[in-house]
Amino acid sequence: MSKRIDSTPKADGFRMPGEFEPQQQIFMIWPERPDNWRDGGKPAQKAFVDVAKAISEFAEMTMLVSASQYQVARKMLPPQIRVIEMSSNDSWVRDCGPTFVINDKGGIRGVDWKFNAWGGLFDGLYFPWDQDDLIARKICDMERIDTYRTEDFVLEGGSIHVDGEGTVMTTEMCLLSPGRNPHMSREQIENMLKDHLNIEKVIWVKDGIDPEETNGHIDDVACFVRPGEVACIWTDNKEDPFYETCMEAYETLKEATDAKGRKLKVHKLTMPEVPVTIKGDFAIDEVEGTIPREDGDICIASYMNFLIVNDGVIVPQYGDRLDGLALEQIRDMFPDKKVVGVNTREIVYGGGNIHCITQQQPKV
Ligand code: KQY
Repeated sequence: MSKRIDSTPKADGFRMPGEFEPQQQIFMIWPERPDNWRDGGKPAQKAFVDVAKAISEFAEMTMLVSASQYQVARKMLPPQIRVIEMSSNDSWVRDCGPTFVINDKGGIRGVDWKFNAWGGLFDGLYFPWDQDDLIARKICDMERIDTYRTEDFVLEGGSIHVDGEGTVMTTEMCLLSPGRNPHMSREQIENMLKDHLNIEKVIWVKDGIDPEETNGHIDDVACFVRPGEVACIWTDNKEDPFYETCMEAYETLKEATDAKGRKLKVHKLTMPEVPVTIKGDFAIDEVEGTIPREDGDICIASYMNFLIVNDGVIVPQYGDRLDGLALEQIRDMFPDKKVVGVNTREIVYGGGNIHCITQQQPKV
């Protein structure tokens, strides 16, 4: 069994690397809960298979799946993808999985943040979340990786992006939300990030674009392309529901400096032309304790929720007129990588996207 370490990554010389640094493998969790995924998860499962296949061209890929869906997943996934039975409450391994930290001697450890389904009993998205909260520990046990557990501090992986050189980016909307760590001041929250990611500087973006769902995760708004460079969502359309948020985030990042004192270069990344909405007959089970999906709901479809994986970037596509522009803009940001688009409308209907359903283990 791997050990729980009663210290912090910073004290032990471990840091969270940027997503653009070398990766060993990617984890995903198979979607199946019928109160989140329409039609019993069948359309979403196909989309997850497409994402997993795209990733497996660039890194080892592990799919975690419940006992009852094991054979289904094993049959739908190609042999190069490892399938492991593991219980969960849903499929958001970015948020309930470990944040891996590495040192310069080839060591790797996991940060096992407390998980409360994006707000616990205050405004969480489902109940219970006990199996999700065990995922980080189980993954680290499986990989024989020691962990740090933050028993008094709630955090999801989708709410942070780092440059691997001392800077983290996050949103006030999420990290200061009453459903996370209401007992802590902003300064105490910054200190937790500093100690567990080994960073010196927090860049606070005000809002995210999904207040109702994750309380505004940064991974729909902005990310580090490389140290000193970030991407930020953008639209010229004043009617776009996210226009104000895009402008505000862009201005904040344009003004920001990182831990090394660099002024950031900010790449604009378009929003889709037509927001994705829930339309027509959506067969989703209604269950007390789970936020219902309703006709006309705007889904959170941002091209920003891509995954950087070694020599590839896996990018959401929606069948929107601006899909091609998004791919082009991302190719300009990563001229040495292969940019692969995958249609993720079905994942968006469930409340997230490629970055939300993946978690990378860095290579050491
Ligand atoms: O996007 C995410 N990181 C998680 C969203 C959870 C949605 C549950 N319906």
